[in-house]
Amino acid sequence: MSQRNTPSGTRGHFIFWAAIAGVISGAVFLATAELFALIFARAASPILAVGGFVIDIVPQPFKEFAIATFGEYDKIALLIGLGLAVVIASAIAGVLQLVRPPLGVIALVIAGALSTAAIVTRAGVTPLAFLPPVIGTVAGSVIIVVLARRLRAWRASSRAAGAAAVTETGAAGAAGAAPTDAAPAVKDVAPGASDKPAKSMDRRQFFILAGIAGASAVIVGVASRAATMVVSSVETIRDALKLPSPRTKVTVPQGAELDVPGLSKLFTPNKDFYRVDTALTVPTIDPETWRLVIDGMVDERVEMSFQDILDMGLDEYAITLTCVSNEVGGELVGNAMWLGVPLRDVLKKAGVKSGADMVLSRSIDGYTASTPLSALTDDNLDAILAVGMNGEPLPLEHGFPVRMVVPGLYGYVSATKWLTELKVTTFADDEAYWTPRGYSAEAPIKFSSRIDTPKLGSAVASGKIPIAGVAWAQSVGIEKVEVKIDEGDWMPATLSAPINEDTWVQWFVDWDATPGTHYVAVRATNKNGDLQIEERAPIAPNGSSGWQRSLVRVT
Ligand SMILES: Nc1nc2c(c(=O)[nH]1)N[C@H]1C(S)=C(S)[C@@H](COP(=O)(O)O)O[C@H]1N2
Ligand SMILES: [Mo]
Repeated sequence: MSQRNTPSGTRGHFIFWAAIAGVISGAVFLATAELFALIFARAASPILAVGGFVIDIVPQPFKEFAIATFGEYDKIALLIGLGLAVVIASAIAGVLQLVRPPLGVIALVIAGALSTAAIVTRAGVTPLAFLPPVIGTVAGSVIIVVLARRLRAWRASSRAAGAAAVTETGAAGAAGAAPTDAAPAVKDVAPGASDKPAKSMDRRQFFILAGIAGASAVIVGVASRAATMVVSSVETIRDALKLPSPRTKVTVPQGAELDVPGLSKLFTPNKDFYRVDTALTVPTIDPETWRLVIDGMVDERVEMSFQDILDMGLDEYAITLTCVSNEVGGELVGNAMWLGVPLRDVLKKAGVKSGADMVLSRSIDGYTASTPLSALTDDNLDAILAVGMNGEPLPLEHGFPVRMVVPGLYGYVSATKWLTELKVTTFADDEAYWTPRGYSAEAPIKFSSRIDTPKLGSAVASGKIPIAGVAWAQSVGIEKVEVKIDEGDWMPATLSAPINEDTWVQWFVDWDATPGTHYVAVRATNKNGDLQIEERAPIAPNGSSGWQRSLVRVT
């Protein structure tokens, strides 16, 4: 007899389930990594990164052999080969974890480390790309440890039951255990484990855990991979998209951008542009299938394609966007060069009926904003549908392929991203997403000013240093910015040359900083001659107000 038998099966029986446990742990590792890759870094899929690595290192003759053998299916063949390798390796890890713990975990951690290395050394990865394989390794390790422990408990109780049966029947030598696995087996035996109910309990626990882990891995892994593929296919479409050149360009005057270290750039780079939305995952819309519906109180319901928008002719618009949630001195404001078409021309296509006073714009994810109709039809206000942002198609997270931008209104009542519908209606009849949630139905931006440098609470060396920042009063323009140090007089700041009234301006004052702690305050005046509101207000229901006061330590 080559194998020792227990009443419920052979030793090979447990080896088999250990291999299955290993495969499940490997699947949990990969699925977890795929899920986190979707969230943090789409290029961080372990299996694809290792696949890419293999493609890079495989010698040319072998590549040619692969192409000759598998033709255009060479990549699929590689992935299937890798998949088989993963199955075999993780099965071995599972067996190792059963018979020589913690060798299985060590094997899994080594595999995790190798795939992490394959990921972080690939070109163009984000700094967070290490996270998915690392979290995946942790998840896989936990599962392999837990499953192996369950399996040992099952084996131990099964042996105990076998031994009990042996003593009862008087037969000998059937339930001997190898010295190496006797120790964990004994340790894992729960009180009362030496009877049949305990054995079936242990077995059931193993199967329940293995089943849950395996099923979740398959569901999470497949769903995450599918989602990643949809996102990256729209990303590929966006990257390949060439927007027509603008018919008219915005002239950025000389002196529009000041050269002060620590001061915000005149145009906020897309990657630094604040993002605020209710979307859990970024909507992915193929511009080919995208449609804008203009309906409600219109003469004629109109549907427009992406091409229809482009065919209207695109112009450049420099507009500073602001979030109602921006606290005094906050970061939820950014300036961009948008490429788009006037909303008034879009609405004209449908013909607005009299009696309407609002446009309810809707996003593909159901989000809505209520914008006063007058702001969208005003000939002197550049309310637009934007398709481009700072020289590229809109980034996915900023509303690709089409969003609204309206100068002078907070984003939540005007800047709908992933736009799909413009419903002409009334404030009396319709309500937008944030209205029942404690925010005003109408919300013009409260003009404001911000100190960018020196940073709040920072320590600077004494001597001549600039105090600088930005100020915005979209649709009106900034007339004056003043700075006050401690209890001194308000001093006028030097302003950058404004691009237009819809963009922020930069400002600075030179300061001869003396050692000690100083208060620096800023306030703006708009071109209507109104002074920025001094009184502090919270962001709800219609935006913060107050003069920013910053504490600076000079050494
Ligand atoms: N679809 C959709 N569009 C939206 C939002 C949203 O939650 N969903 N948030 C709005 C808010 S509150 C702001 S401030 C701006 C922010 O635009 P950004 O993320 O491109 O900076 O988008 C607006 N458009
Ligand atoms: Mo916002």
